Amino acid sequence: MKYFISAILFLITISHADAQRLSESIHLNQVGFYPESPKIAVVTEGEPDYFYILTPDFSDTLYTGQLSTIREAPNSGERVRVADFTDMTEPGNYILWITKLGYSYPFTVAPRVYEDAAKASLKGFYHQRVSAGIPYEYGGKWARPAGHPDTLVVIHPSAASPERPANSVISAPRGWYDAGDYNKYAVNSGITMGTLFSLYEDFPEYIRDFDINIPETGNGLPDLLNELLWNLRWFMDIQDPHDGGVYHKLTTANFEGRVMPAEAKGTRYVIQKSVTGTLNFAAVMAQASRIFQNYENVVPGLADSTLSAAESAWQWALDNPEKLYNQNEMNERFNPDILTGAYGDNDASDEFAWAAAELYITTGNRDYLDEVDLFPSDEASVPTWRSVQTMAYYTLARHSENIDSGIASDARDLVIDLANRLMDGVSETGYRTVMDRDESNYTWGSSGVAANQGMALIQAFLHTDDTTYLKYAHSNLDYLLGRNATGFSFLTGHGHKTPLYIHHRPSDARANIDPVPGLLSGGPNPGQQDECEYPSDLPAKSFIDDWCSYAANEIAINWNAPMVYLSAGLEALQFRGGFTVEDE
Ligand code: 9MR
Repeated sequence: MKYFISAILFLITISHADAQRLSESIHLNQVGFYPESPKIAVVTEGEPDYFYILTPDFSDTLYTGQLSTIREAPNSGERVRVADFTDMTEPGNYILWITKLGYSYPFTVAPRVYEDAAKASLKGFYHQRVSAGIPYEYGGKWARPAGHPDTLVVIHPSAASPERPANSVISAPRGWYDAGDYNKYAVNSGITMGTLFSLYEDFPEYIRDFDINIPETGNGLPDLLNELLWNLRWFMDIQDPHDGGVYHKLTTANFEGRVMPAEAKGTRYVIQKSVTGTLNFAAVMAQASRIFQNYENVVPGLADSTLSAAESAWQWALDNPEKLYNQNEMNERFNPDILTGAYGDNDASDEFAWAAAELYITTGNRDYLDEVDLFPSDEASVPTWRSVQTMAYYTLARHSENIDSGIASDARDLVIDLANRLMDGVSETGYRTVMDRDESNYTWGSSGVAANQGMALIQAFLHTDDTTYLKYAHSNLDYLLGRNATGFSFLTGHGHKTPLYIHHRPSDARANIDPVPGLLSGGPNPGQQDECEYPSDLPAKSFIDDWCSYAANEIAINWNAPMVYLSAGLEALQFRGGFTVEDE
């Protein structure tokens, strides 16, 4: 029978020229699937028909299925059909083929199929290191000289204090470049580190051997923590030791040109302290303290110094709750004007809640919670750099055994309710991803939204053991790696159609090689604030792979971090029977 189908396919193949081409109308995860995981492709043109899963040389047909009836995909203005081949579990390399239409990008079915992507997304942080050269041994063809020593950082007039007058200097080397630009921002470091520390706390066993070939590999710390330390050391340096406040950012006055880090030599400043930056700092230092306590032999004293840094930052925030960062107002008062990323936020209540939760868990002192509104709403939201209330719930629910049981169960219920709302109605949508369920997900950094939704779903799984959450988390990994209306896998270097012209200076400045791998492009953003020429105004198609597009094709540490969480989290969970799920 198999032979018969193969023979027929061969005849059909040679009689339709179209069928011999790669079809951009078949959208699927271009990396692949676990043998037991849901396997779905979305087809955007052609007649209702059969589809076939073949070996890439067309010689063998593993599976024949029927496309679904037509479904609407309003965010991309498409009418689509779904190819579901979940019950094809045989490991191997394949293509999906449709008569008259053509074949898909090849994909793999195998255990550990996302391991490379997960490791690359973490390695992406290594490539973002400030003040470090990337030698060939670790960076391969993306080796580069060090940039930005940051040992002579100028106190901007907005940051002047009696002990540190304007134009005096401090040293604050290391850290990660925030994104495609070369600046370092406290707020965005906070959520990024909080997310990566959460990965460690949720899957310590898996992370222990998650090596990514960086200079510190094998030093007794897991590489995830080694990489986090690079940013943590910088973060500690932008806390003012005289009062505990944390500078909002370390930046040039304006964005640098399209040059490599070593050629970007503009004056670097620290800018005024902010309550949001300081509370992000307090949250991750408290988290760091309880994690590094287990590694006292490798990093002696770090657990203590991070905890006292967290406590003095917390005190500064209590004393300065109105010190929000408003870049325009600041520029009216001080020179030079600062025109780089603002990460401005006029509500610090969620940052207070997150910092209080982390300090409570690390110290056991419940008093921190008295200062904050821990449950201001009966609905939690997916975290963003601006909105971190749910980071508090993740932590409180994760450590429920050691704390007030009422608080722990309220936090857990909010996380589970958030995950339930994310899944609601997804199975009736065209693309069948959590991401494409709601138009409002398509915003600046939409890939980060998809990855953070995936993380929220994994959190719910960890509290319930209900594998439905994993299946839906997987739908967003599928979205990120190709099952989306643009047809791109948004992770550079992983998948077949991946962004080549990301808004990322070190990639752009070396035009003759591929972009740095393991970086997550921001993704569709109908705001189109960069005013580049987009191919479409539709939310899910507002994407262009061009340097010009800083609003849809930049990369950023706060989007890469949940990508690491989602891909590594699924990897850690794959053997727990997580993907043997019922179809709706
Ligand atoms: O991710 C940020 C997004 O939510 C904002 O709308 C946007 C405009 O303020 O800024 C984004 O963050 C950028 C930051 O300001 C500077 N570095 C690059 C970041 C990603 O584009």
